[in-house]
Amino acid sequence: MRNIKQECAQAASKLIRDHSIIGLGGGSTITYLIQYIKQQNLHVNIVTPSFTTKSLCLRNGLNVLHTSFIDHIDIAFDGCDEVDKDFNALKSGGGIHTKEKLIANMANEYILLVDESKFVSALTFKQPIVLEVLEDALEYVSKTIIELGGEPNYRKSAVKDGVTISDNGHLLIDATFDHVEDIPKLEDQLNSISGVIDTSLFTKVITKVIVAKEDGIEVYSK
Ligand code: ABF
Repeated sequence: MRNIKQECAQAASKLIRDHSIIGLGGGSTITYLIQYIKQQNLHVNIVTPSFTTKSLCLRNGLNVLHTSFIDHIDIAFDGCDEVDKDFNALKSGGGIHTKEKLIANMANEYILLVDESKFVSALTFKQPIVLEVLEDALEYVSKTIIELGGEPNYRKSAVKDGVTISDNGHLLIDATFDHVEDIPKLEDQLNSISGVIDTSLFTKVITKVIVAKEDGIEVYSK
């Protein structure tokens, strides 16, 4: 039985140069990439915002740096939930998208690893865009999302008076949009709302998408 995530990760591992700084996001495909980095005995330094990725790297004897102490990344790899042909991507609601986008912006190359079901002609927005927001800005940001044509729902849970907080201790709002005309413009509009820290919509940072298809691996470059 083919493991297409594994094939994706193997193709990605061939892009890694020894003695480079590698950014890694979260997700199961990245897990396979870590195994290939170890197998190929690559001497690299890793930075990652994902606790799971960090612990797996350490358990595999890889050197993990804190992002605070570096000012650039040679190449970064990540998963996502959906990416379109214009290299706009939606990432999950895990709440670590702010630091994942920091890694993406710090990297000379930011490469998404997906199976073909996630590589679409246009984002479907079946899942919401997640916004990390300052607590004080909750209602103001929600109102502005509505003005932009979206429907805001902030995460409720047992944490912090019934509202889920992010890894960074801020609040998360799920913004649902039925249709988006200009996706990069929407990212800019959401990110420019006072109180928004960052969103799970990635539109300008992706340089490559490695797609595992039934008939093999396809690499798309911007
Ligand atoms: C993460 O990668 C999340 O954005 C997303 O949910 C996940 C998907 O990756 P995979 O399909 O490899 O599990 O960064």
